[in-house]
Amino acid sequence: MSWRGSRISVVLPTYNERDSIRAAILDFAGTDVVDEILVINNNAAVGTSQEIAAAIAQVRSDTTVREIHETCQGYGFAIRRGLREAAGDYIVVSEPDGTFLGRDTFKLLAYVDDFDVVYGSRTARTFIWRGANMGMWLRWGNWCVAKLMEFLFNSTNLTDVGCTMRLIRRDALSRLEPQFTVGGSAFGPEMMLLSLLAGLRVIQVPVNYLPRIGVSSVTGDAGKAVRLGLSMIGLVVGYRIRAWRGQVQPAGMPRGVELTRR
Ligand SMILES: Nc1nc2c(ncn2[C@@H]2O[C@H](COP(=O)(O)OP(=O)(O)OP(=O)(O)O)[C@@H](O)[C@H]2O)c(=O)[nH]1
Ligand SMILES: [Mg+2]
Repeated sequence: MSWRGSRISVVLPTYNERDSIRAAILDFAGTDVVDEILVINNNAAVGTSQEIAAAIAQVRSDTTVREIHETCQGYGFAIRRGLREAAGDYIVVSEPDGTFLGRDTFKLLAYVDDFDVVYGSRTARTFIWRGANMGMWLRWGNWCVAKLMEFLFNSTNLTDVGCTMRLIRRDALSRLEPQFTVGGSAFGPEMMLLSLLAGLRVIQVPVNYLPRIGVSSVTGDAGKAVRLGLSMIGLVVGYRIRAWRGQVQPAGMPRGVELTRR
């Protein structure tokens, strides 16, 4: 296992993915480059642990699969726990609801020689599968907030703030971890903001986006999606203002590394 001598961890949070978690685990294990898959059970639906156990019995590669229980409720708490427990040199975060493909790990890995964090994006039309929850409003909403972030932080091209599939190098993660504050659904954009503020080498690349298996508890509901979008805008603007005032001082990468990328 491993990829070019580097160990790869995959973090999958689970809350309401009983019907898709087994296939998701097997999909990532089937890439043959993943050393460990950490499934973070965030008070998940009854029967989820049995599905994880069934997946473990079916894995054909030497990928280890571990279920970890995180009782603090929320997407951010689940991911932060997974990031703390992961042992890999590269850590991939995804979702086990059928919306992402294990093989897109290779799209993220393609950039690790040049970047510290590789974010996925779900707004490239040609990568949105028929039936995926990425209609016009969600697509342009994610794009607009991403452009706001890009403008306010003078970053590389950003096209999505809601994509949960991403990859981070271990050393870059160690710099960000002490700064994480969000325990809910807006953790994803907070990690993006902190990585930009830290001067990490960041890139965002399109990944496949498929229809969800089972019921969505966040962006399937228009009211919840709008509220989440507004909270993301608040986060982006809030971080910008606090950074201007010198109130956020994330540990940056060595200056030289940053300058050679510009
Ligand atoms: N809703 C919810 N999701 C959680 C929680 N803890 C972890 N998660 C994970 O967060 C992810 C997002 O939840 P989904 O229901 O898939 O949300 P969605 O509507 O598909 O929205 P996105 O995937 O963010 O576009 C899933 O992978 C869950 O496993 C939690 O407490 N509540
Ligand atoms: Mg989802």
